[in-house]
Amino acid sequence: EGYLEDGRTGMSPSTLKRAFLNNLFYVQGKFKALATPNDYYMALAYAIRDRLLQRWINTAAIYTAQGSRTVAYFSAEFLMGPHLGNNLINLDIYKDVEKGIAEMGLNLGELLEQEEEPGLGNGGLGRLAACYLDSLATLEIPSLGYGIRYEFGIFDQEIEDGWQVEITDKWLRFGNPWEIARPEWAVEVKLGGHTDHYVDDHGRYRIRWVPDQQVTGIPYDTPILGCQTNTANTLRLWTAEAPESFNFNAFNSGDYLGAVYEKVVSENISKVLYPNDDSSQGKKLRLTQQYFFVSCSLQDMIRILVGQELPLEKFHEKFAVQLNDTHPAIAVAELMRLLIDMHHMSWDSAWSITQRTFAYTNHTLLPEALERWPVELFGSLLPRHLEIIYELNDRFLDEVRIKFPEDDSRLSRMSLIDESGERYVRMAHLACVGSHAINGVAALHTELLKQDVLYDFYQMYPGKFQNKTNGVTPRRFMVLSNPALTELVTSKIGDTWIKNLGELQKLEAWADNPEFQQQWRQIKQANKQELAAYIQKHNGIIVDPNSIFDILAKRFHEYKRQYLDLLHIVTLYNRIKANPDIEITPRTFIFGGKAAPGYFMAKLIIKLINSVADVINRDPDVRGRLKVVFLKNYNVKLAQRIYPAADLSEQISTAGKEASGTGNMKFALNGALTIGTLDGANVEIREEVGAENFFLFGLTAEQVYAKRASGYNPMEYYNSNAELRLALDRIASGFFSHGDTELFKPLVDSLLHHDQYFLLADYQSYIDCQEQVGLAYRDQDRWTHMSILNAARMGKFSSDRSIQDYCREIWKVEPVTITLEN
Ligand code: 26Q
Repeated sequence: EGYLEDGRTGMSPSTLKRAFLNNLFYVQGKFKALATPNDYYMALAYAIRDRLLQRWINTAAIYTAQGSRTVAYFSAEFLMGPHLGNNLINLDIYKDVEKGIAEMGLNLGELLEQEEEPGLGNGGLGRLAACYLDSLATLEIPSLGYGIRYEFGIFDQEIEDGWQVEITDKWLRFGNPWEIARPEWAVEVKLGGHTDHYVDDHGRYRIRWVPDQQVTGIPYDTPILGCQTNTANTLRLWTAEAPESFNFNAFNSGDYLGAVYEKVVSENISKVLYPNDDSSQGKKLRLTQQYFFVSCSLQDMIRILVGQELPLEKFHEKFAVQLNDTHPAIAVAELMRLLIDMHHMSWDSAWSITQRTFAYTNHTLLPEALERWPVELFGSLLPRHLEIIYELNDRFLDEVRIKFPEDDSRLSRMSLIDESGERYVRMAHLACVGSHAINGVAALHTELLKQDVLYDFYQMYPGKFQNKTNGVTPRRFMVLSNPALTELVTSKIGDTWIKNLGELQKLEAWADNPEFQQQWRQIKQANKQELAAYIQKHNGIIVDPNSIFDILAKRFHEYKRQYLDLLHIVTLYNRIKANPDIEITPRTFIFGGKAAPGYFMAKLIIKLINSVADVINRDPDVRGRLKVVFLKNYNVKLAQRIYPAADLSEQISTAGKEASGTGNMKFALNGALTIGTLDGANVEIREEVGAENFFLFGLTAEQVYAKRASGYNPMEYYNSNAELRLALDRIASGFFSHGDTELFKPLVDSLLHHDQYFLLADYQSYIDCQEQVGLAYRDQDRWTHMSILNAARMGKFSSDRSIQDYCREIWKVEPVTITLEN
């Protein structure tokens, strides 16, 4: 009573309200009559940021004082999604703020919509990094995320005449209230030039890198709050700037424009995220990005170490570095260079520290996606690192020779340098040799790595291989995105499941309770209605919330087989056209996802989806039974609307191709049933939910290999399956393209003559399985039972479980409790 809480830290509704209005006035310079929704968003964001800062500063102070062992998660991508809502959840003030905002006549949901999401990633790998930061903070593990502050994140996708069009993502346009620049911790990064080998004043042999370019890395820090803890860790992203002095000569010699040009070139390094999620085009700028953020980060870690008065010999004791795929694998050579050239350590000591520091996560089974750089390009940017890699290779191949004498083909297979044609540096080999642990991201993926992609390395270092099945954060993908379901669950089992997802299992007791079933269904229905409203607003299509919401949302890739889903749609359409009275469970097919701008086939599949949608949605014969919707610009924000509204989750990649998948987990957590192949984490999801609660179809990975080996002929399937033939012929005939028979020819031909991903081989199995889905949906009690069990059995797929496994089995780090005293 009468006591005034601190306006920047107080959590009571009245204090929050006061802080919000203060910010509107003093930060945005507005009063209510002139304020835009964005002004309101900013005013609230700054009020919440103030409340984070106290935790953030305390966390940093305690870590510094204790010299805590720290995880450094190195990733070229962090697909964070909007911060405000997540911070409200993790601070546990969402409801209070929603109420306070409403009392001022505003709507929190509308303010949250204002935030431009930081889309600094392509898809699964970048989102995984973001989920892991959330879990690390929630589990109170000292950790830093290190990456690149791209000025332009993943492009915004527009659809014009059915085609994908890319628009630059100007996410920083209205400022970013969640970051703080730390120019005082800027570091210098060298590029290009050559090396000098010389003898120093004390007669010691030394190597000096004489670069022809230098850039400055400026760190920008974003707090990462744990859920219901005081821990606030840091995401540190680097921006490239031209150094103040490097071009002094150019200025002195009067080449002003040349000097400014150099500045522009430097700043290009952190300009844009590469929008392809494979390593197909080996562009020098991409390698520069990778080296830039890795060098900045390692130098930053050395600064922290030295600041805590620890010797460099303790680098691996202070830090555990996780390499998120090979994108940061140059860190192996860079740490060697820093320790040897800059800090004069011996090769053997440096190598021992390096190997004990790094661990490597692989995210792909596609051999063509393994990163490699032409030796010439590599040497022109990183001459010293190429020397180090050659030296490492000599020593490594000696080891291989000792373990496997007289085996030259093994030596050339394992070499860090691919010498089969044009010479390449193999980044996965560098990562394997330089790390003490190597992991896959799902059980099947890890097994296939050991048997196939990294077979030689498994034989060489069996003890390095581990599995760490991916996970997702239930905070963003349930508590924030599905508040109604969260409330229902909490009303039955309490709220501790939010930090201990295994407790969802207690819901099994309610799976057949009629009242609970009805509530469960009502929530799904309401979520579907919300998505239906979104679809009507953005696509102008009216969809029926009583139909099955059958959803495929992920990046476009041939191996993910969006096209197989289309063949099912066209098959149903053909059945209705041939037999107008046929009974079909009504379905709404919803697609979302971006294609890499240079991926012709993926873009053509998007065009085909939109073309099929145009025909089907207009055809009175199928009215009330089939609708097809392509939701443009699938991103974290949209994903949060999609998962809660899904009945059926499409996880239909060719077995043996999807490393894990994480969307599969987010759908099931929100009560969707899965139709899927035995691929990636689908295998483990099915194990957890039970075979009877999972719609399985298709060849196994083993069967796919066998079929490929014995000569797969897709044409046989076409010739012997009338419905399949009709579906493909319908596409080829121009029926969906105003009579144009050329437009989709590349898609039809690729199936008939190559079918690299076995769509035709899996077609009938998929169609039959979808028939079962339709039947199951007609029995709503049975469907709801299965839906509840799917959610109840997702405990394993919390990123908290994944991170606990990484902590115990790879990083050997312990939690540090943060108190808010002082
Ligand atoms: C590499 C070099 C040059 C340009 C781009 C790239 C690049 C960028 C992004 C290569 C790959 C990616 C992204 C890969 C990715 O998202 N992989 C997915 O990772 C998920 C998390 O482990 C898995 O669940 C998915 O199965 C896997 O496809």
